[in-house]
Amino acid sequence: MAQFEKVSQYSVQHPKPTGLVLQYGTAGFRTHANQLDHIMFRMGLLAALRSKKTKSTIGVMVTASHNPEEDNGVKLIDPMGEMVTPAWEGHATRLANAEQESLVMTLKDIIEMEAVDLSQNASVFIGKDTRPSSETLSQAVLDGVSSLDSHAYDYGLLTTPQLHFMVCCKNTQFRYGTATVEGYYEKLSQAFIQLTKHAPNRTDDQKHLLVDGANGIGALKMREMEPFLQKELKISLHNDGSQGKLNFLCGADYVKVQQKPPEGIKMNAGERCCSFDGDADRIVYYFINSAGQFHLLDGDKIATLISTYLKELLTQAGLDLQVAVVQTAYANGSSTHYLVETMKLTVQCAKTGVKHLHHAAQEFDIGVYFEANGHGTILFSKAAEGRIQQLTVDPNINDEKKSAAVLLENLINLCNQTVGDAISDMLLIEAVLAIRGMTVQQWDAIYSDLPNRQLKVKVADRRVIETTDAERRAVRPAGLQDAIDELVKKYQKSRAFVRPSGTEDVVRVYAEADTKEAADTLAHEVSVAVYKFAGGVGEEPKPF
Ligand code: G16
Repeated sequence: MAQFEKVSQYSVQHPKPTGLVLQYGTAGFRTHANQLDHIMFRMGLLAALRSKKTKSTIGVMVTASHNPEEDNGVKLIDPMGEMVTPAWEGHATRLANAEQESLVMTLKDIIEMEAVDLSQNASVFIGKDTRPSSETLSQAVLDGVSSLDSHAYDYGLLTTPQLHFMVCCKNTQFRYGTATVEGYYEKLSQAFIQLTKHAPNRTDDQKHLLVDGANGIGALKMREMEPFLQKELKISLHNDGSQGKLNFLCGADYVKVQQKPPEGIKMNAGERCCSFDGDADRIVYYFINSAGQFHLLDGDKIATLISTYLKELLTQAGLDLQVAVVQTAYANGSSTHYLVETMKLTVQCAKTGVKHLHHAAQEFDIGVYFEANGHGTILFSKAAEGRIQQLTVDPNINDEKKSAAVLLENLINLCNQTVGDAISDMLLIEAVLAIRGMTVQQWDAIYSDLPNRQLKVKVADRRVIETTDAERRAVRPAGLQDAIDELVKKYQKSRAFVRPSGTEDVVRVYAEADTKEAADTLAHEVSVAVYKFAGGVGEEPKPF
C-alpha cells in the first residue's frame, strides 16, 4: 500500500538506534534529546492514527517539562484535552520500541487492533517548549503525521496547558473557548478581571507578584499575556530565558525539592513569589519572612486554599455540590489532616501523574486535584456547571446567592480544566487571595506542613521497585518495605515511601516527620535501604 511505503521512506530519516528501549512514563517519553528523533516521528504516526480513530484533533507537545535542558520528551493529548488514554500509551510504547524493520508491521497491528479507518481525515496540533532540541524534534513529529497523509498544524512555542486548551476548544467546536493562544489569553484574563472586581481598591503592592519563569516557555507566554490582564496583576518576571539555562537552579521543581528560593530573583520579606516549571504546567508559591526564613506554598497549600474557598461559595450559593480533593502519596500529612478533619472534605489518594488524579477527580461534582509539586487543576462536572449557571440567571434568588454563583461561574472560566496549568492556577490563586483580602502569610498559616524531604537514588534498573496502595508501599524487591517500616517506627509523626520515577532515571524517596532533622535523617536512611535492596549504583547515599 502506497501509504505504508511513504511511512517506510520517511522512517529511514528517523532511524531507531538498535536495541534502545524506552517506556511511556508518567507523562510520555522522556530522556536525553539525542535519543528521541525516532520517538517523535513515531508519535507523529500514532497521533495521526488516534485522530483517525477518534475523528478528532489530537495534540503532540514536545517538552521534557521539569527535566534538565539536555533532555526532551513528548506528551500526547486526547480529544478533550486530557492525557492520552492508557490503552494508547501501550501502543505508544510498542511503536516506540519496534525495530526499524518491524515498524510498519507494528503500525498495521495497531491499526487492526483499534479498527482505524485509514481513509478518515486526521488533524494533529503540535506545540513545543523552548529547549534547543525542540525545533528539530517537532519537525520529526510533523514528518510522522505527514507520512500518513494527515494534517499537522504546527503552533510553535506554546506552554503544554495552552496546547491542551486548544485541542479541547477545537474538538468542542469552540464551546470551551477559541482554539488559539489569543483565545486562551482572552478567556482566562476576562474571568480574572471579572473576579478581581469583587476585590476593589487593591494597592499596587497587593497586585504585585514576582514570577520565576524557569527560563522557559512560561516566561515568554506570561509576557504575551500581560496586556490582556489590564494591570489587574503587576508581574515582575525573573528567569525569563534571556540569560540563564532552563530549569537550572530555578523553576517549580527546584524550589519544591530544594525547599529554597530560585537563583535570579531578589525577594523582599513578605513579597508573594511563584515559580513555573519548564513547560508551565506546574506552579509553587513562596515568600521569605522578616527573619529571612523561606516559606513554601506547594500544591497541597494551593488545593487547600481553593477547595476551602469553593466550599464557602457553595454554601453561600446554597448549592449542595460535593467538593473532593485528590492528592498523591507526596501530599503532606498535615494537609490531608486539615482537609479531612477541619474542612470535612472528601480526600482521595491517587498514583503520581496528573492522568491518575484527573481521572479520580472526574468522579465528583467538583474535583480539586493537585500534586504536592504544584501540578493540578479543578474539574467541574457538567451537572455542577449547569446548576451554577442556572443560579446566575434565576430571578428568584437573593443577591448573596447570585453573587456567589457569579463568582463560581468566573472561577470555572478561569480554570484550565484540561490539565494542570501554571498560568491559570496563578490567576486563580491571585483572584482568591484578592477577593478574600488574604496575604500570602495568612494563606500559609492555614496549617503547618510537617517537615519533609525528597531525595533521589540511582539504581541499575529502577523497574525492580514495584509499588501498591497508590505507591505508598513497595511490594518488590523483597525486604525493602520491611526495612522502611522499621526505619519509620524510629520517628514521630513519620511516614516514608519510595517509587521509581516515570520521568527521570532515578528512584524517588519521600520522608516526613515531626522535626526537620528527623525528616532528613529518615529520608537518608530510606535512601540507603533503596541503595542496598534495589541495586544502587555509584556511591552509597551520604547523610543529608
Ligand atoms: C510529570 C507529571 C507529574 C509528575 C512529575 C514527576 O510532571 O506530569 O504528574 O508528578 O512528572 O513524575 P515522576 O515522579 O514519575 O518523575 P512534568 O511537569 O515533569 O511533566
